[in-house]
Amino acid sequence: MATTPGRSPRKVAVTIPTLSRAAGHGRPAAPVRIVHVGLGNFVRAHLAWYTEHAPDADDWGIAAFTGRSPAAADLLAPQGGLYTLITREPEGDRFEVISSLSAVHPSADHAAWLEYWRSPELAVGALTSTEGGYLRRSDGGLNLELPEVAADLAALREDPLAPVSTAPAKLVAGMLARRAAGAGALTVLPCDNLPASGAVASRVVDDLAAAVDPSLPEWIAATIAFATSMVDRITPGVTDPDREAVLAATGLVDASPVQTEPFTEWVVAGDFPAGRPQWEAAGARFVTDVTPFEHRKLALLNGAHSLLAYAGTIVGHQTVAEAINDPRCRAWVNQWWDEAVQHLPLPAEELAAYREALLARFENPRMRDALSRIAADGSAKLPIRIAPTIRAQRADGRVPTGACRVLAAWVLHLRGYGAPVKDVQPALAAQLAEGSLADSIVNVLAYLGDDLASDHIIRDAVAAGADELLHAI
Ligand code: CS2
Repeated sequence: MATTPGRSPRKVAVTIPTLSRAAGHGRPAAPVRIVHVGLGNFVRAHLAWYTEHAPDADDWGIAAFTGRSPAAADLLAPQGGLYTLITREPEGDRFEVISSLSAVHPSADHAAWLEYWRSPELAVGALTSTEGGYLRRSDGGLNLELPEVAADLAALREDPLAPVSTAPAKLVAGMLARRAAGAGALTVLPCDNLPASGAVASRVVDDLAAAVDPSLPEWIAATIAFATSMVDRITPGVTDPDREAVLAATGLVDASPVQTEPFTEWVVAGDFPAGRPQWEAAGARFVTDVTPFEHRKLALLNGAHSLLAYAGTIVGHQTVAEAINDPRCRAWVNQWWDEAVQHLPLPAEELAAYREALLARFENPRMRDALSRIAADGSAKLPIRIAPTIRAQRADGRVPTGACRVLAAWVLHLRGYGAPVKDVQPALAAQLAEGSLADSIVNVLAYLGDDLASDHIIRDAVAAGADELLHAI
């Protein structure tokens, strides 16, 4: 290149275009008729994907709000809510722009949240709040003693427009705004790994509503429907190589793509008095009772996930695929499944096929699903995933060795083995780990229920599981 003496060569800046609605990518933003709280990777691989694939997608936009951290909204807002979904097919990656998030907001944008709830067009209030986000006491009611719940209650009593931070309070605040606006019926749709999620959400909302304004529960009962749904799609976290793969395949910079597996399942029960997208045309199943599907998924998929997250990391694995390919871990998973299926009211062939399919999903070599992701929040997960099988086995007079091994692995995890401890209740997690190994076992069993703590067969089986795991390191 010819240069003028004494001057440096002119630099040509090459700008790589960014995925953005303003640049004409994706579909135009559809009118917001769904609000969602808990904007993370999962909802973008699931609810937003089903909405994208509904034939009436152009009529149904989602306004998505983050949980505490505004990071997801900060990344997606400049892109107009667009993002790339990478589906890790066995033969390679598939890249798809998802346009169904019409707006993204940080949690703090409470005025926008209330404004959507005032709109008669709003038909669905969905949430992905995680198991711990419903802030329940052990009897299922809202734990009004938790500081964040108490703060939200005081705020709403003082001013129904006041910002609040917890998911139940966001729903109650939205309902107060909707009632004041005379905007009418809609459906609350939880998309979390919880049995009877509609009833769970309804209970915590009602408890808070009654404490804020005794006339509100009656309005809620007459106006708001609570649907229950079983959601399933494994959605690992995203790292730089995933962002680079999007750039290489699409020629666009995407600050916040999502990766997921080809498999997806959504089973929903409930009424939608204000309408909903034609999700069934995208593969969702509408049924009268979600219970058998929930129990199957929570025990077989999520239960095995938790087992691998703790036992797998204790024996040195990082990902689900690595762990399930270790014959020891696979045998532990099979033993857990052999116990769990005895209490699932589904045909044996269906359960066998589900297990086969799960092994293939866990083995997917194209997904790097970190066991540390799954290890988080055990205090909210194990009571749902593992304890019901232990109780059912004991009621049948059996010793649930495989289920007790999961508890043993969690005890060791809490005591510093395997994946680092990250729990929604850090003080509880620390307290459960206190004392000798035998003390921790009793602490954990007491946390799950006095019936388990006082059962010496269970205590011995958990101790034997811990011993076995310590020898496997
Ligand atoms: C996992 C789930 O985080 C966990 O504990 O078991 O996120 C799991 O990947 C999903 O439920 C799959 O649908």
